[in-house]
Amino acid sequence: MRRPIFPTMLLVLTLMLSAGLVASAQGTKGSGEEPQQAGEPPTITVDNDYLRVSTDDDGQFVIGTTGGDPDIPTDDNKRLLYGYPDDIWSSFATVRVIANGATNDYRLLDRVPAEGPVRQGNAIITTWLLDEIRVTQRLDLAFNVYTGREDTVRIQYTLTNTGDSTRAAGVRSMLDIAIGRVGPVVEGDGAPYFVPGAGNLTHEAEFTGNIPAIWKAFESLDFDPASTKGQGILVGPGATPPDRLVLARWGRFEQSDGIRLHAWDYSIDPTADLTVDSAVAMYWNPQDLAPGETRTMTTFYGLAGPGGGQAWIDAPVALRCPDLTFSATHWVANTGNEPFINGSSTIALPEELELIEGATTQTLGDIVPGAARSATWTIKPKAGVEGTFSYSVTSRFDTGTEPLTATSSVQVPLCPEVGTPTATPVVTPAVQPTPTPPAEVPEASTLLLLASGAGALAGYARLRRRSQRDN
Ligand SMILES: [Ca+2]
Ligand SMILES: [Ca+2]
Ligand SMILES: [Ca+2]
Repeated sequence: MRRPIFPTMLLVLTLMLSAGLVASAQGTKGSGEEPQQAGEPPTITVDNDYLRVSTDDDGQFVIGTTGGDPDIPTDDNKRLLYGYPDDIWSSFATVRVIANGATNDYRLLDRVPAEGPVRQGNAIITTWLLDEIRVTQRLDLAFNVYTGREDTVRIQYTLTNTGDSTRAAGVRSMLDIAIGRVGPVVEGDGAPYFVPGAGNLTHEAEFTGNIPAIWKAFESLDFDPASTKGQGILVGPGATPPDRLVLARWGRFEQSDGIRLHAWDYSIDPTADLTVDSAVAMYWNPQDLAPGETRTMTTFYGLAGPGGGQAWIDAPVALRCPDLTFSATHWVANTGNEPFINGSSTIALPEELELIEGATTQTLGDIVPGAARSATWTIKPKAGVEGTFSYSVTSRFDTGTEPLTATSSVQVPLCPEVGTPTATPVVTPAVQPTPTPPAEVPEASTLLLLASGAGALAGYARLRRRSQRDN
């Protein structure tokens, strides 16, 4: 039977059109908003029993759960970032380069990588070359001291000055937080935040100088301990505390402003509501880099440890040598209808643990319904101790609630250097990616791909996107 050529061409055309339709259906939020950027599918994925991180073909990424917390059946296959698992576009990083008196902000979503993304072992590595600064983004699944499992994503940027004059460079990592179920209805896109010392936050806020150890977000509006919980780790082993932490509106159509509309600078509005669509940005301000000099910044985002309900402790459960000093935050959330009046929290430590910072009893004050307050202590195991130790915090109020007690336990390893100062942060060596062919697909080979089904969609979508970007 002779095969007419026309239906084949029609099929190719249909494939091209549906690729275009898929691209414009993705990349939108809210009603009536123009897509800022086509949503892209994952091209490289790294996962384990708990989490998955995926990049698209130009290094943007999404994070979500696979099995999540093994003790929580309801946190499987949930988003931790908007777009998980297959619509990658709304979180992005910006690199600021200051050279010869000129400041340039490069949104990485606009830049074609010089190399990658490429999977190297269990890491996904993407490299850009911007104004003689080589930028390497490395994503992998890392051990989480707050859960004792490999369920946090290490997000690392390494900047190297490849030029022959000093220039300054820094990074802003902006994560579009969305905690909740994967599906057509996006839940948790306006997740409220918990920040030790600041309470639960539903309005824009920023932290400079005194950077909290963690920030976290609950899927559940009443902080259900069995819900999905996202947690960023800013201070601790392997982390580079940012110069500034910003909790902001993401910048949806219904929101009058938002951080994604600003490549770098963003002034918060403390009256602006986060609960429609929120994002977190970590700023590592530009620092001078001499020719050949390298600077690495690392942060973590993944699952939170146990906790939620009316009272809980956020603290590491498994310490890693040599950083044995840790901070523990006790939360009290008022999920009832009556205010909690004049509260205080008292920590009780076993003899193997000692208080480094914070009075044994701290003032909580009043907690109105819907609010949460916290007290934080810095704790260190005594020299030479090893094992798992439990401790508790009890909060008492004049009225509103009976005493609330939360417990936690921490596993302490025996470190060879016990007794010597351990303040030096752990530096994770930068991994040099192996050279890979350029990511661009030449037009001729793309046309060949077009004749062959699935590859056609990917090739066409990439070309379409690149041409949009160049306009
Ligand atoms: Ca992209
Ligand atoms: Ca689970
Ligand atoms: Ca969001």
